[in-house]
Amino acid sequence: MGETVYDDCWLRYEPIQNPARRLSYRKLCSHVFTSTAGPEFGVIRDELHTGLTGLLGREPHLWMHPPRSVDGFLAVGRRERMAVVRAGVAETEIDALHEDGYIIRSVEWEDTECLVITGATNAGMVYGTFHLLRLLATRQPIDELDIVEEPKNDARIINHWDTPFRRSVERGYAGSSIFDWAQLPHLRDRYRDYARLLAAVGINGVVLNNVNTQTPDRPGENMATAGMDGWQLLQSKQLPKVAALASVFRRYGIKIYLSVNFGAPVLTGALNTADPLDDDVVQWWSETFDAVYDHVPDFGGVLVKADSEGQPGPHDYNRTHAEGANLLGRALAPHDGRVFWRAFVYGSHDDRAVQAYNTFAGLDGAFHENVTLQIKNGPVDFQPREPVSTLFGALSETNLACELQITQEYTGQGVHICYLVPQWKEIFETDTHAHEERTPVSELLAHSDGNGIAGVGNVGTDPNWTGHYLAQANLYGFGRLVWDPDLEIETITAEWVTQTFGNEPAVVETVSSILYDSWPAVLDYMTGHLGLLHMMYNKNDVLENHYNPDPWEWPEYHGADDDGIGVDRTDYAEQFPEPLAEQYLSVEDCPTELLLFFHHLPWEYEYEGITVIQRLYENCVAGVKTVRSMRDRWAGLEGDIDRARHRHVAERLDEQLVHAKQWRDTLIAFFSEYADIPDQTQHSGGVDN
Ligand code: GCV
Repeated sequence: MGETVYDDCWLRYEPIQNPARRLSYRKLCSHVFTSTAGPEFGVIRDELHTGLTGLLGREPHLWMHPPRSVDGFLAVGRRERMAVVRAGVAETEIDALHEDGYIIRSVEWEDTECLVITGATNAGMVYGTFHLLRLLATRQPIDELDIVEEPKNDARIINHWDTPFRRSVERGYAGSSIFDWAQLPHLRDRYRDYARLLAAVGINGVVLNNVNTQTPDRPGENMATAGMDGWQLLQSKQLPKVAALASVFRRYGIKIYLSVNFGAPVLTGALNTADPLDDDVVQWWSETFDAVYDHVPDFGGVLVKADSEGQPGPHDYNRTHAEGANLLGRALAPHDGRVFWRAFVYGSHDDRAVQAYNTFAGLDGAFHENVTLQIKNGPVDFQPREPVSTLFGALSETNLACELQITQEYTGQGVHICYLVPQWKEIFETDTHAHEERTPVSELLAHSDGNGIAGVGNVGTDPNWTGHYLAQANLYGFGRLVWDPDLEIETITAEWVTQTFGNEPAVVETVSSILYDSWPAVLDYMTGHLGLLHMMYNKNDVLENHYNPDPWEWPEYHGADDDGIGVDRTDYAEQFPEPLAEQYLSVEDCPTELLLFFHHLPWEYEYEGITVIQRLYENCVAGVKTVRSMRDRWAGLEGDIDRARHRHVAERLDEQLVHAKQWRDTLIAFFSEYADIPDQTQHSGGVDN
């Protein structure tokens, strides 16, 4: 794709070396006939040109009519416009397709073997094009294709926690924000390349700015959050900048959203209240959104953090979250826009885990139809492991979105490898028992145009986009899994590794094994792997908090005392329907990995033949051993991976090992201090222990 100063990630399009494979691809893809009906076809042609040139080792011929006298060709376009598509795809199939769906099919037309990509919308064909290129990049046969693909989830959105104007990224570990608001509406190639990366994995929405749209006015506020001024993006002078970004993303089927501040009518100086039941406020939002749509006719809508961590909200006016969200929903409704209203609230109860449910469960059915409640996967805050939020199963009359964190705030930030696809898969597969039949989280979210999945993004201006090179796998995996939560982890992993590091089996196997071991390792050394959480440093004097170990700081999260460890979360367990509640409430039946999340147990409580304290010690030790093995396996890849990328990851693995030991030693010291029971694991001190 020409000279860039940043990485191509999963769009490297490395040349096919195997002659037979290359020949079979050349036969069908050296000639490409595409429609021109819409800007998306510019994208399709560009991508096919870039991708096929790289993969096939020579430029494809791009046609605007079906080529004659060729061995075969690829056709991309709508059925009604192309005879070659009609030859293999029935009208009823197109009618039945989801708007982002597509068909890739081998077709014979006028005695020529062809491959067609078609869909009900141009966006569908963009996705289909990336799918075909992925098949080539992962060296799959393409001679007899019959693929009908549709996303399982309608809204597939990246949430940027980027603070405009300052260009910082809250919880970002990959440099500054890629969105240069000072220079916009001038565009950068990087915006287009970001759109390419996202469309290639099926993302269809981007929230451009941080949910913290204003510096929270609360005691002890972290300097890292100073100067949050994203609320300004709604001002008319900023809208041409939003429109410029929308013009890039639109061509890739990606809609633009903004995080907005509930108090914006006051912040802008327009009104002296933001009360959702005040007529002037209603009118202000309506006029404000009218102006946004004048600039961006397909604007997706807004994301709102209200009454949470210092952000204003309807509670400031004694109104409910539903009244607040519906105010914005009504103002967006004439434009088909949507409100993603976050359920991340806490502060009024000893155990924050119970609060989102207590705040929102009673509001089920009260939200406007274009309001979606966006719920973090777990009840606390993106910890290495949590049970799923009780809200998922509690809201049958409310549109739902699940919010995941792709950026690794609590899982090692820009240094530790922590492959999160297995974590997300576990979340999606958890049976909420919301209905009589099995109702995993993924089913509650799927197949509804009001539902969706959001991921807090992990890209920045870093040349490799994600800070840690292997963290690209999390962005890739997020998109693929959100498109289809039923995809196997192994499929996603193999796709990413092959497109990123090539298809040498030993490399694929080693990199995959490192990814698979990474989350369990983090769980071991950062939590003891029995359900403890939030033992990270959280004070204000280090900006990169939530990284170093400091279990002494917030005892209420892990419940350590002289008698035992863990938190009695009966209140939280009881928010689940049966039989989940019963399972979590029983020490015997509670899954081991969540034991201390739900129960406070004596240090020497014997569980599965071993005391709790000894299990914690052993897991902390095991986690470090795994990291050492990951480091050694990566070292063994020297020479198989280009030097720059190999060194980059090797350096971070060295750092991860040091930090993992720090975690292990801190947690062991902390546990033994309370329990007064020595560690029996025999792991000895020393330089490389
Ligand atoms: C964007 C946690 C994070 C904050 C984040 C907040 C949220 O508290 O540490 O950085 O703020 O969650 O999700 O709103």
